Amino acid sequence: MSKLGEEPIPSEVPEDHPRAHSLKIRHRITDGLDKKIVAKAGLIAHGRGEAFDYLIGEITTEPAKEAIEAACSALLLAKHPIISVNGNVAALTPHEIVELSNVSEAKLEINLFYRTKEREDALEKALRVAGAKEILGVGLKKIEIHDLSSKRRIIDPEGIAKADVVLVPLEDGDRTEALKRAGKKVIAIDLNPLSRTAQHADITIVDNLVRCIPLMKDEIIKLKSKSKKDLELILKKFDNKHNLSSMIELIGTRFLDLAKKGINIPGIKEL
Ligand code: PTJ
Repeated sequence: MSKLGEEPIPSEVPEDHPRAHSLKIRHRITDGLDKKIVAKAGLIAHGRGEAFDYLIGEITTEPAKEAIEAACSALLLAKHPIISVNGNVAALTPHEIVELSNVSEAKLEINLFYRTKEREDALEKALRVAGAKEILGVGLKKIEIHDLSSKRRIIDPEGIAKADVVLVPLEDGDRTEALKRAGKKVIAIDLNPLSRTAQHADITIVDNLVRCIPLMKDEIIKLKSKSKKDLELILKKFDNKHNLSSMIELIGTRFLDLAKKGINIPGIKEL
């Protein structure tokens, strides 16, 4: 038991607490901060994500499922797919991201906005513990994206530098735009459909990465039996602008319902 006044550790979140699941996930982030995996600003980013997750009802919506299918098709069609991992991703879904990397054959690259050697090592350790064999973006062999001033410009010559498709779960908008300028297809996972990342990516999955990464693994396994032509057709049919509009509309409709019927709607009644 933690002493009075101390932060409770995740196992001490009471199971009957109406927000137990959300609190446990939040503690993955605060534990990640203690282990130097998560940047301080990562706490704020997580809080923003939680707020948007409320708005969508804390479920993987139909438009998000369509985006997941398109994203997984793009990963399978890619010649050199890469999964970019930052602090929040490594803290929230270390095992799941390693599994996704294994099934999709997309390599993991550590790419940090607040890059320090200490954090680089902490993320590498977390991913190794989760079973990762190969991790790019660590050590000395790095190059830079020229038109990006943040430390996200530091990339691996064998990873993002070479990639044709990059999955960027939980991102800041600048790099998405820089990656696009460099001719790469960008898949974003972002709970905020209005963010610059969401708006600029080729495929945006508006979902919580905690739900989305395991679903992506299942989808990759399912799509692996499809032909190249089928995968190309899935991609061709997908329209990111339309998908984002559907998400924004879904939030609006949900709130109109809420205003009409009161707050007795799953996900909101627990507020
Ligand atoms: O680990 P570093 O150094 O690379 O730093 C990472 C942070 C998160 C600090 C950096 O990328 C950042 O500042 O991000 P932003 O600009 O705050 O954007 C984060 C976006 O992710 C916001 O639009 C949030 O809504 C969204 N988000 C937060 N948590 C989740 C999420 N999207 C999906 N799943 C989540 N769990």
